[in-house]
Amino acid sequence: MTHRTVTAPEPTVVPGERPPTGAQAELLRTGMDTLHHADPELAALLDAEVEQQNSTLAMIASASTADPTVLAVGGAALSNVTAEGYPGARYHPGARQFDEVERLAVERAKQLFGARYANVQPHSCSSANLAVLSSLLRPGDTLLGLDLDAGGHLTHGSRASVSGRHYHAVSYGLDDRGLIDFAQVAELAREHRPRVLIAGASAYPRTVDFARFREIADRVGAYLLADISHIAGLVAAGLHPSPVDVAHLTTTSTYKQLGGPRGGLILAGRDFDAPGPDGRTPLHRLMQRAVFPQSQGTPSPASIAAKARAFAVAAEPAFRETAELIVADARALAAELSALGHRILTGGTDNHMVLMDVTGTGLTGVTAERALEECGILANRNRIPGDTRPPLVTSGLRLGTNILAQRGMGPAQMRACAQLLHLVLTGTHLVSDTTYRIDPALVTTVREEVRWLCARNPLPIDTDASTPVSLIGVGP
Ligand code: DSN
Repeated sequence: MTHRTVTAPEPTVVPGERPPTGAQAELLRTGMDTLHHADPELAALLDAEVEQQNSTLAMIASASTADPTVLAVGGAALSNVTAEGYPGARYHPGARQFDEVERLAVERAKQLFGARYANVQPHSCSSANLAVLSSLLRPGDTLLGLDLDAGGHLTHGSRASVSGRHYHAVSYGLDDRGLIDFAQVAELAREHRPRVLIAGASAYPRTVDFARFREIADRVGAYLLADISHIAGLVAAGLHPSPVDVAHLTTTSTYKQLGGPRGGLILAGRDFDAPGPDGRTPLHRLMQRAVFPQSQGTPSPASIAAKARAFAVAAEPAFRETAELIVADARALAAELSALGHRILTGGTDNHMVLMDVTGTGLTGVTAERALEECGILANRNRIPGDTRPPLVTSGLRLGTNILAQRGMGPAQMRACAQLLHLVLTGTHLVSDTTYRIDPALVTTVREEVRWLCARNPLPIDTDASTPVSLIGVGP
């Protein structure tokens, strides 16, 4: 067995400047050191999580790995500040730094997305969506969004969410090719005259034509809300058409593809001062109120600081290079899986996501997910169009390449990933819809191969990767 040590990157110190030994750095160090003595149980869990992230192949489409600086900022003492309101208009004293931090985050968000307005306070994109909906709709008003089973999101009108219970939610779906059925969107919009049309998805591997959505929205006098949670990194990098100047409002989570902290963001471009439903109040003012005080109280200052840091990281050329790799990897992964005989929905992908029908392997989505996890590969079950299995079982898998690309893995390594997926899926036997049988020797072999691939392609957070030998030679 060969071993390799990956050295952690040296902190960048500009000559003449103080090294990073400021009060905040000391506090973080002291905190972590103390935690190991004060609460070893919790510290061990946190350490195990880092180990797990280093040594598993995470293909969760809604995840990415935050830069260590983003993680550090998220743990800042700024978190101790309680200050409702917005910069310069707080309801508590002591927010001088926080005001500056929030202004910085807002400016960086606007810069990154070419927006005229940004609200960085939403605690998640779900909160952002609900804030937008509650300011544009009255209870019982109609909204039109992508059906959850077709790849939509809970907050786009699902009955399981308040978005589908407080409002009259109508859903559009996909056509025979698995693409957004724009004829149906237009027809439903004509019939139901929604006040809000939502463009965006949780499980959709193709480019979203925001301009076409806007045409439909304009025809019926609806506001267009674009939820770019899954593709925000590609949008920021210019690799997916931006809805910011097309939609009235755009929302995103900051952790999925932006590599930021848990949180959400509301953006507006060209229409930032278009009138709200009362015909007077501009959208940007409506959004300020919609977040605070209408749907949230105290913001999360350290998370907002971490957002500011993430937006700066996303503006760097390296982020675009990773985004390019994300798309190239997803295309290669889809092609390899297809060549191995698996059905890939829509025949491929334009973004970071590959949707796979696992019924050809005899498995269900949940058994495929669990067998893969046992082997060190993370991908989540997903319903596929026409799925007859319940949401906790499903017939599909959703794969994503954000983290693979962040590891520096390219299309060449996607062959290895596809082969590992194939080995597990074809080597697992269904016992019931939710249980399976797999040869322990196969688990050991694939786990070792996964560790080998991970060690060869370490995450930025991996400071001591050792490289086991490839046993079955799936690697490059
Ligand atoms: N919306 C969920 C997903 O797409 O996986 C979690 O963020």
